[in-house]
Parts: sequence; C-alpha cells; structure tokens
Amino acid sequence: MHEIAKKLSAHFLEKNVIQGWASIKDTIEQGYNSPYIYDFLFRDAMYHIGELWEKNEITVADEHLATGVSDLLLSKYHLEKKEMTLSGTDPVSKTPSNRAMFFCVEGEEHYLGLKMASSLFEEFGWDVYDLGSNLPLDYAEYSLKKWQPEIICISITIRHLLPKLKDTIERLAAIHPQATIIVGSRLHQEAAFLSCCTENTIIAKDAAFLYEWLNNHKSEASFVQKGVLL
Ligand code: B12
Repeated sequence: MHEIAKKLSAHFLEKNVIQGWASIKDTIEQGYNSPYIYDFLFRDAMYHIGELWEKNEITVADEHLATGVSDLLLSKYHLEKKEMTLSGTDPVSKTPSNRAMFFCVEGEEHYLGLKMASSLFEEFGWDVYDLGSNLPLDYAEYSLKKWQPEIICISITIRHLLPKLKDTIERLAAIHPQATIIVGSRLHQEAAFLSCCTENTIIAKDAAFLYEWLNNHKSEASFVQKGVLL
C-alpha cells in the first residue's frame, strides 16, 4: 500500500476534508488518472481502515465517519472531473450517451466501489443511473424495464449475499438478454463468487479494469460509427 493511501485514511478518520482533498489534488497534479486515484488512494485508504478495525484500533463508528468523508471527497473529485470535461480540458470523455445502470445487490451496504464505477462511466460521457446500495431485486427489475440500459453494473462485497447475486443476474438477464452485465467485487477471485456469474458476465476486479473496458468500448463504438458513414 502506498504511503499516500495511509495518509488519506488518517484524514478520513480525523474528518479532515481539507487535507484529504489536498492529498488527492496533489496526485491529480502529478498527472495520475481516475483509476489510479480510485484504486490506490480511495480504495486502499478504506482497506487500511478495515485493517485498523480488525486490530481493534478503531470502532465501527470511526468506520462510518471515514466512509462519510471518503464519499464526500469522491463526489468532489467527480465534480472536478466533470468541470474539466465541460471546459474541454479533459481528453478522455466525449462518447455518445449510452445508458448504464448501477446498484448493489439487495442487503449490500458497501457502495463506494459502485460509486467509483458510476463516476468512471460518467467520465466517459455515459448516461448514468446510479441506484446505490441495497436495492431490492424487484426494483432492479423495475428499473431495468424503465431505463433499458445497455449496461448493468452490480457491486457485491458480503460473502453471504452471493446467492442473491446469482438470483439477480438470472432474473435481469431473463428480462433483457442483450444487456451486458458487469459485476465488481473484492471477491472476484473466489470460486463461490465465480459460480454465481454466467459465461457472459464481465467480472471487474477494480477501476483500472473498468477504465480499460470503457476505452475499448469507446474505440469499438467509433469504429462502428465510421463504418456506417462509409
Ligand atoms: C467501510 C466498511 C463498512 C461500512 C460500509 C459503509 C458503506 N456504506 O459503504 C459499514 C461500517 C457500514 C460496514 C458494515 C458491514 N461490514 Co464492512 N467494511 C468496510 C471496509 C472497512 C471498507 C469497505 C470499502 O469501502 N472499501 C473500499 C471500496 C472502494 O473497495 P471495494 O468495494 O473492494 O471496491 C473495489 C473493487 O472491489 C471494485 N468494485 C467494487 N464494486 C464494483 C462495482 C463495479 C461495477 C466495478 C466495475 C468495480 C467494483 O472496484 C473498487 C475499486 O478498486 C471493509 C474492509 C475491506 N477490506 O474492504 C469492511 C468489510 C467489507 N465489511 C465486512 C463486514 C463483515 C461488514 C458487516 C457484516 C459487519 C457487521 N457485522 O455488521 C456489515 C455489513 C453491512 C451490509 N449489510 O452490507 C467484511 C466483509 C467480509 C465478507 N466478504 O463477507 C469486511 C471485508 C471487513 C472484514 N475484514 O471482515 N462495513
């Protein structure tokens, strides 16, 4: 883990939004991109919080506080990126507005990974519907019918919710077989997790994977568009 992630976790725990933002801004100014900031700053800072909790050095209340500060700074980072896009200084974006829907499986409260994923899609110009944590499956079905997204992104963290993931994938794929399902999770290497996914499910281990996927999708889309023009 980078020293900067440990430093950031201390800012989260101290509720020090100003210093937390200064660390992130410093990394942006050094030229690091969003997947680096999400995986090696935010995620690793939160994983470090988890280690402190396991060692009994902090309480659940501290974890809640740190999550709140992390969430606030993620929103701030996202808005900064959005401004850069609008002012035309950010080269990554500007793809046609395809639609993507995001949620955590029913019962799942850990939503920071999902939030990073939805922000990355938005950075690439997608029309994003982020339905957050703990979405009842009936409402995932309802939203799929309502918004008809091309991509469905799901996040899961808690192992005992894996049967719910299997159910979710099966029911959504039955409604809209053409939609691509991407599942992100810290459990991505575990056999029990993999057995809940179908052969068409895309498994995202982190923001770096998603960034590459979005770049490939963008190149393919522009290739198809050029083909149509010819
Ligand atoms: C903060 C935290 C909490 C907070 C959650 C706040 C919130 N609303 O998000 C609180 C205190 C509420 C909490 C509660 C619980 N927690 Co908790 N929590 C954590 C902690 C410390 C950090 C989680 C986090 O934010 N990580 C940062 C994010 C960014 O990482 P990530 O989710 O892995 O995301 C990355 C990738 O996985 C991927 N990704 C993830 N989702 C997606 C989605 C898409 C579409 C894509 C492309 C990519 C992607 O990309 C991200 C970037 O790299 C972890 C420790 C850990 N090591 O994770 C424990 C941890 C996850 N919690 C754990 C547990 C057990 C619980 C509780 C059951 C505790 C309890 N007894 O009540 C409850 C369950 C609540 C629930 N029903 O969900 C266990 C989970 C074990 C397991 N797998 O089953 C952990 C691992 C702690 C531990 N070592 O035991 N927790």
